[in-house]
Amino acid sequence: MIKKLSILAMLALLLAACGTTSQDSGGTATNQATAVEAVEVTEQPTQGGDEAVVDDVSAEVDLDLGFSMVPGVDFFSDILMSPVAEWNCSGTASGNTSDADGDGIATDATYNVTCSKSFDFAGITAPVDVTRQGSLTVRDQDDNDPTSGYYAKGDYTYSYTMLGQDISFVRSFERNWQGNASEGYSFDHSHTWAWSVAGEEHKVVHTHSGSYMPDDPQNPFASGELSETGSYEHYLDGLPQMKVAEKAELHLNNNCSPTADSGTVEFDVNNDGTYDKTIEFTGCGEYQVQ
Ligand SMILES: [Ca+2]
Ligand SMILES: [Ca+2]
Repeated sequence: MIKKLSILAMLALLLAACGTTSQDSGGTATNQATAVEAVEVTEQPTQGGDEAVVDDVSAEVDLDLGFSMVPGVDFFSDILMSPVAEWNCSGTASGNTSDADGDGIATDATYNVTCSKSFDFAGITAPVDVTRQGSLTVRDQDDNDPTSGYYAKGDYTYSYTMLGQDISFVRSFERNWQGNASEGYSFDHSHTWAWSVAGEEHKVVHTHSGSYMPDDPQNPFASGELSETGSYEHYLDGLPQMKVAEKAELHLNNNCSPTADSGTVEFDVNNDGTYDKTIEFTGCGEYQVQ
């Protein structure tokens, strides 16, 4: 079965991968950031800026950017997008896990994280067991400011077996947030998924960078101005297949769904310098696709 997914749907998959976790982790003393806390903080959708907005939009409209996915991905996305509270995560820590400001970001620590869950599909009697395993390095840019930026680097392998097929994905990301809630933030992100199907190696890379200025420093991710540019790239056996450029100028608002009330997200589908598709917000959660 071949299902065509937009690259934004893929992005939704990325962000929903492990949004929240529970259970114990390495480091349990007061003022020590735990592995699970680190996973939670570095998976916060708001930290991804426009990604949460385009995820929501793509869920409502079939915003097809021409990116063809491969068999198995749709099954896998179903698993990852299931309620993440069902994941059972644990981890061990090394380095300096002290967390003086209590924001969940250690001074400078590396965690080995293992998460698992069982997933039921209709028509399949045995539950599907899924694991998420890998390492996460985090560094607080200022361990005396709970609103400071952070650096994070993660490498995870998601794997499952279903109907006799073993499928795994490798996900890598690097995030660098600088600044704080009163001065505003600048950020650089790269996010890569790689997988192998039918002897072909696929890789999707999303990079973007920009700035975010909170409306209220006391509640920095409730609303604010986002400005960013980036691109999505698909590689097959190491060779570039397509590239979509994107840019966004948005006023994010978490009271809205999708989480913006003005501004635009634009896509250059052919990467030829002309932006072909535009999502324009006309009000709280209200938008038009052009
Ligand atoms: Ca901290
Ligand atoms: Ca901090």
